[in-house]
Amino acid sequence: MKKIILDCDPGHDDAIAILLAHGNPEIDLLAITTVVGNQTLEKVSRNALAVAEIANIIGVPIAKGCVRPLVREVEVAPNIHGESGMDGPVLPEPTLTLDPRHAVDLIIELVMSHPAKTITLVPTGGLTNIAMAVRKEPRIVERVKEVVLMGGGYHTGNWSAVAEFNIKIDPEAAHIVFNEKWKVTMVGLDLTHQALATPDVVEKIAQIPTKPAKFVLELLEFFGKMYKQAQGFDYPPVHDPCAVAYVIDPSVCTTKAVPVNIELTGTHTLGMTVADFRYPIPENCHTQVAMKLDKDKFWGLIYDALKRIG
Ligand SMILES: [Ca+2]
Repeated sequence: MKKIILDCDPGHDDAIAILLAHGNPEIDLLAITTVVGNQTLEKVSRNALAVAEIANIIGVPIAKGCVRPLVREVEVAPNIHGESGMDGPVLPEPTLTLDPRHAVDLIIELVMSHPAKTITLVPTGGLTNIAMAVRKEPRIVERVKEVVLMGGGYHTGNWSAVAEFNIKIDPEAAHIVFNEKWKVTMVGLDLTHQALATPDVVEKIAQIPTKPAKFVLELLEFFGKMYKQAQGFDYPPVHDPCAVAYVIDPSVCTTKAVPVNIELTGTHTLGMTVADFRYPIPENCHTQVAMKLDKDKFWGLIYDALKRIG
């Protein structure tokens, strides 16, 4: 079993990432932690509880984290995710409750209490919680197996010409996470823009007769509309589950080890993930970027998880 902590800001694609992590038999989901991002912390935390409710995720602590980025003002994405952060489906009133611990403390507690190199951190929102955790307890760097994050992009942006949303909203936190000497896999837009919910994908999900599958269809319907309107996509890119899928099966995408740095001062490039593809790659390079998605494998994992959740 692969132990993960999913640090997220649900968010339509975060919700699907949660369902994939919960429904895949390879994954041991230790905790869901939330961070401000697609919407305010209150809203994304409520959404996390709603997803857990729909998928009957019991016994996994869900903890609220940072209410704002380290340095910057809060910036949310209603143009993609709506006013609730997860518009589209009618959400159930949660009967589950949040864990009383702060997400940063929960992350530290879990990492320090499990054997070294057994927990993978999977952030699919801004990196505020992870940066705070590593500053509060630097020993987690040695103990975490790896960080597999959705964010950034080496050739493109979506929140500016060159910056991706998760990195752009808290570039200082991203700087901290990318510069610690743990293994970081950046599952960025270069990869996730290959994970499009095309009509054949939607059709396959529609054939799964379960409540979570219906929920995903409703998410994708709204998400697709917003992506068309805001960014001109014919089909919406389903970013966040790509990071979970890579943890489940690294052969779901190709990767290349390259140094990555976060632009913190650029006039036009703030929050850019600057990947250095020049030869030679330094021997001690601890960062890698995801490049090419095996679409059949990826969607296969999603269908399988939705069927298993039932
Ligand atoms: Ca997200």
